[in-house]
Amino acid sequence: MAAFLRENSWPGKIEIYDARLSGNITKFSNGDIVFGDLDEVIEQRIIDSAPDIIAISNMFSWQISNAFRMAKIAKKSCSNAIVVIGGPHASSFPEETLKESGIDYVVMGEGEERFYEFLMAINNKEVAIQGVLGKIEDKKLLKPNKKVPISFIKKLDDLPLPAYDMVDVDRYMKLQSNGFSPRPYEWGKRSFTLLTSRGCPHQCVFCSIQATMGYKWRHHSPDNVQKHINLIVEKYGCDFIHFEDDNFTHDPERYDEIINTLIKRKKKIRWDTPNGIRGDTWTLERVKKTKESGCQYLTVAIESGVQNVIDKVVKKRLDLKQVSKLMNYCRRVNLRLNAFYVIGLPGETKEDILKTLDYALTSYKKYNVTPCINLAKALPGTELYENTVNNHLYEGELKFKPNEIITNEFDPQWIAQQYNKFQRNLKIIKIVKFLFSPNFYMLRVVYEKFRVILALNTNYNSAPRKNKKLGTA
Ligand code: B12
Ligand code: SF4
Repeated sequence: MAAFLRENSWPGKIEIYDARLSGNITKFSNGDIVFGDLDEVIEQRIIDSAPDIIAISNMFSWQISNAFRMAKIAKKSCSNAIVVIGGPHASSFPEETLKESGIDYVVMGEGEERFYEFLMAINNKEVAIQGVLGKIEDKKLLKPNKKVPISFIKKLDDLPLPAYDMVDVDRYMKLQSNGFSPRPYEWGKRSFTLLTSRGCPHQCVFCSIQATMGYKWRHHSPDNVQKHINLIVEKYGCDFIHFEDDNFTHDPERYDEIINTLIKRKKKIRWDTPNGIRGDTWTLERVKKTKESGCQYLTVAIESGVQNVIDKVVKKRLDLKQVSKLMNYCRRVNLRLNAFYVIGLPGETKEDILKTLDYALTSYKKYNVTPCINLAKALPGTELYENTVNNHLYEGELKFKPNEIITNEFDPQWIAQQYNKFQRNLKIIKIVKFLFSPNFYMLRVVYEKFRVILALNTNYNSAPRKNKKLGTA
């Protein structure tokens, strides 16, 4: 968004503040832990900047209460400033979000063009903007809009590359090397996240991507991706890329082109797909090239070991036979493969869940496909959320956390038991595998885990709890 404002000669001054960047960890006497700056520091930072507009980004619904707290702090520190919020949660619940004190406007969906239009509208005192919901009725200024269908950026290549120069890249790298990274097991020394496309035409019941990125898959051209990679490699020393697209392989030919440019690089860049890829569209040749281009591992989103659950419960439109082929190809090419599964969805029977866990363990034993089991989470903007709320499939308050769903078949306690049993069995198989064929990869995973635990335990400040419970930031 900052890059977009700058490229379009927005006349204001932009400052980016990431309250986590200090890396301070404060453990309060009541057990709460805060990573990053404490409220007092944030407040002072805002006062020092004296902004006219404060734009808050919130990525995860389960952390939305922290974003609301930030909005209150923002208003308190700078009462004349206009406070705007965006991100996946606000995009799914714009009207509810707007009711929170401290928030003046909600920007739904992608923010680059819309935030620019919004700022220009404020300058020019224009009327309503599609996708912006406002509380302030300042005469002719933006009208409070009802929930409007929002548009998405048509050509991603029209966006400028991110404004890396406006953040302290080295500081992020330093935190990463101390074990604080969004992807805990970093294989590179300077890892960057890249999205080469946005959106996904599939409609898996639990996935909330359409709220911010839409059903239409939009992409950067391979040339643009190469330009982006050149920038982060040449200027910022990137040596590892996490491709975090929602659906990286949606257009296999475009994927091939990106891979080919990676193959041609003189100095190879290592990369992975930690956000998950689809299990179709793979050929042996494509997997070979993927490995050749520097890929360290793929993560495939299988979701269930039961085809009927994939078709009727998850609604993923994925054929397990295609997934088996991918497993086979990866084994032949010796490319590591991880897999995402999800259990605890309404419509699953206990038997389905046990079959999925069994499928996950068997795939690990047979093909070395490392499983990652997710417990269903009813995220705003999803069919799963509607179903969970409309049929009241939970107890108390929904917190957008894993394993809150109750059906006639199972409850969170049963799911947790199966999950724990699965993890124990997995651990045993991992140890046996390691004893029979010790390898560097497994040692590295253990080392990385140890590093994260060590980092968390050596960096604590402690403080008496002053306010009421804050939760983590
Ligand atoms: C990378 C990523 C991660 C990384 C984040 C690393 C980091 N700190 O950067 C990690 C690995 C930590 C992660 C973890 C999880 N993630 Co994640 N993640 C993503 C992913 C793939 C990309 C994020 C991104 O960079 N997007 C690109 C930018 C351009 O998009 P954006 O952030 O949404 O911002 C745009 C708009 O939202 C808007 N906007 C945002 N803020 C603001 C503010 C203002 C003022 C304005 C005007 C506009 C605006 O404009 C931006 C530009 O267009 C997204 C999916 C996606 N495609 O976005 C999921 C996503 C954010 N993750 C999601 C989830 C569910 C999770 C997990 C809970 C998964 C799990 N099972 O554990 C965990 C939670 C971890 C935690 N710590 O709590 C969901 C969140 C949904 C929700 N409502 O909560 C998403 C949307 C994926 C999905 N398919 O539903 N994730
Ligand atoms: S889970 Fe993956 S395939 Fe399904 S809608 Fe989300 S991004 Fe698309």
